[in-house]
Amino acid sequence: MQVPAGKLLQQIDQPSDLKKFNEDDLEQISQELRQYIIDVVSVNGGHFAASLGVVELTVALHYVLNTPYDQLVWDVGHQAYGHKILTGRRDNFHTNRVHGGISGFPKRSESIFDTFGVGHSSTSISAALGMAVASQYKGETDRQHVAVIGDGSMGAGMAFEALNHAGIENSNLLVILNDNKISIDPNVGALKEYLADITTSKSYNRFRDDIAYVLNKLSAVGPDAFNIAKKIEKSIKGTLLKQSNFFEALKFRYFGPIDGHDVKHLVKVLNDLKDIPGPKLLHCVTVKGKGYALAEKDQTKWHAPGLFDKITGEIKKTVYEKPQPPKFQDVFGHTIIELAEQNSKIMGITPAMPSGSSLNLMMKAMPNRAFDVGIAEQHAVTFSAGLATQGLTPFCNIYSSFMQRAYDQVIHDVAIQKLNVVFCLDRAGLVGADGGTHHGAYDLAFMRCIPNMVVSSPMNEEELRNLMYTAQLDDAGPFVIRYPRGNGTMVDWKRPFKAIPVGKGRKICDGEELAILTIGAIGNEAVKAVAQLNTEGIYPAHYDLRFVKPLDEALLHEVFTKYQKVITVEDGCLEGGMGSAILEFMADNKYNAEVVRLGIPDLVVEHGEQPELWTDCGYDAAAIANRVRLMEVKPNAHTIAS
Ligand SMILES: Cc1ncc(C[n+]2csc(CCOP(=O)(O)OP(=O)(O)O)c2C)c(N)n1
Repeated sequence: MQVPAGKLLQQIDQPSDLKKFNEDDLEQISQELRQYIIDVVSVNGGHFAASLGVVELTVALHYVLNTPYDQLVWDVGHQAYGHKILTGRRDNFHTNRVHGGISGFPKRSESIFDTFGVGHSSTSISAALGMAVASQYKGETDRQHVAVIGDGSMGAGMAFEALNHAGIENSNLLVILNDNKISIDPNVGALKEYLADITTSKSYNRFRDDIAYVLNKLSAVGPDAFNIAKKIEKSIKGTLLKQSNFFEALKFRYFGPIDGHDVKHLVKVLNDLKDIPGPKLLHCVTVKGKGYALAEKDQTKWHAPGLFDKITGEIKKTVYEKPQPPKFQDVFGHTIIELAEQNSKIMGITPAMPSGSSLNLMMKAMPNRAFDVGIAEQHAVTFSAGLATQGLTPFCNIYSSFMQRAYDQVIHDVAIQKLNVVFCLDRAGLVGADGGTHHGAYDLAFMRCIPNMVVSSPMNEEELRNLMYTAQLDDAGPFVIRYPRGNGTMVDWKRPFKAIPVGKGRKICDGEELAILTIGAIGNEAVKAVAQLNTEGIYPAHYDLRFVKPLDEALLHEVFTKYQKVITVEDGCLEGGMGSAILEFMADNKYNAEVVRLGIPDLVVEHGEQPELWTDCGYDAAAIANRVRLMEVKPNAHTIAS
């Protein structure tokens, strides 16, 4: 739904229009931008609190910088709605994250103002540094390169790696640390406490505002004056702050902390910083959710609240008459507590996704056994490996797409040493509105090629519980359980635990001529397809493999002995996934059959609702049924014994 923009915002189609306004208008423009985000997100959904927090910063940056010539990189990009609105996407902002609409994250193919595609965190400093070094190499000395990164994302290894490198490159890089003290859940770690110390140092803060101004003026006088001023500045900072400045130690010039909601002051400071050479860091203090009281108060809930009534703040939830199946993440969250109550070795680990994974339940119930380690997937995996060396059984819960970050750790630190780490990969398969950067498309392929791994996927809630139960039985070794975003199919899901023999699939129904093999919850689409086909007198068999590693060879011998036609269905990439595993089995065992593989094709799937994307990729129930019909299974009237 399109909503009208404010009087001044209506006139801004590009940053060049913004620059036509006086500095005195910037507060009103910021207010209108904030209101527009509230108006549109309340009726269309999407990320919310993060963009509200950087409204003034966004306006100031586009006012001062010469974008897109000057390169502005947003970290993660969930806070870049204001940037999108000011850079030509105001009138289709209502299509944000909608199938066929604009992306919820900056994306190079969408706009020249989106200098770098994002979605995963902590890449902005590396990317902006690469741009800055390229400009230096090309002699574009007037070009600015700015990375805007949150305090949560700053805690990740990649951000530190980039700072470490940037400090020794004398290129024109400005890192803006957007310090709102919160990640999705409360931020964790020593860096957070360090930033709080600087922010509250009274003696230092009296003096800080003048630093950029003085340095800027002296840089115009000449290099000698500038260098002397730099030395004085450093020693003053060292004296006034309780400890030496972390960023200065990495050879950045540190400025701030400044109020990230004072748009005029931001404009002044950004202008001052433009002429100061080398790597600089501006520490900006903001409030996540700024300007929407409820969001300021409960920032986690308002990170991405869904649709809401902007006046009352009521978050709209569909009301059902009957109880609904739970989300897979909640089955995980409740089940790990149940298992941990019985097995004292179990620990829970999440890299910065306590609410998203529902590990927050265990963190509350058993605080000494469940850890949020920050946005640090690599560390989460190796930390889990360390716990496992001591006889503990860590359940390391990572979204499938974020697990891509920690691939070496999975192989080098866990699999090679055959450690008992259980990897619960949430958001596996196509995730919906977050789109291409967030789809859990590749895990089946990248996990099944690793020795010592067990790779499994439950079709429903009971199976998830039983796989979790099985994985913590003694010496199960590295064990992957991948499950999708969203709800399962079972209202009555809390059933007694049963061990599942590792590598054992199950037959859902017998059939004639053709067998459908599925892995994971997408198997429920096959169940629907089979039900439809049965009404047409077509009776495919359906097997749920449950494991892509080890494969259930007995089951597959049965399939290829009985059926000449096979369709494989997976909510994962076709290249190297479950269908590929079946073809390998066929070749190795010299079977001949007509095989059709359904799954995510070899392209980046965009955003949309999950069912829309399954349809696009050709593996929703209707598409599966169509493929069966296309394989010319003859309608047959007799009933099949199962
Ligand atoms: C590698 C990776 N892990 C996890 C996430 C999920 N995630 C999205 S935003 C976010 C919090 C970012 O916090 P911060 O950088 O402080 O930005 P803020 O939301 O506070 O503006 C997290 C953990 C991600 N995008 N990328």
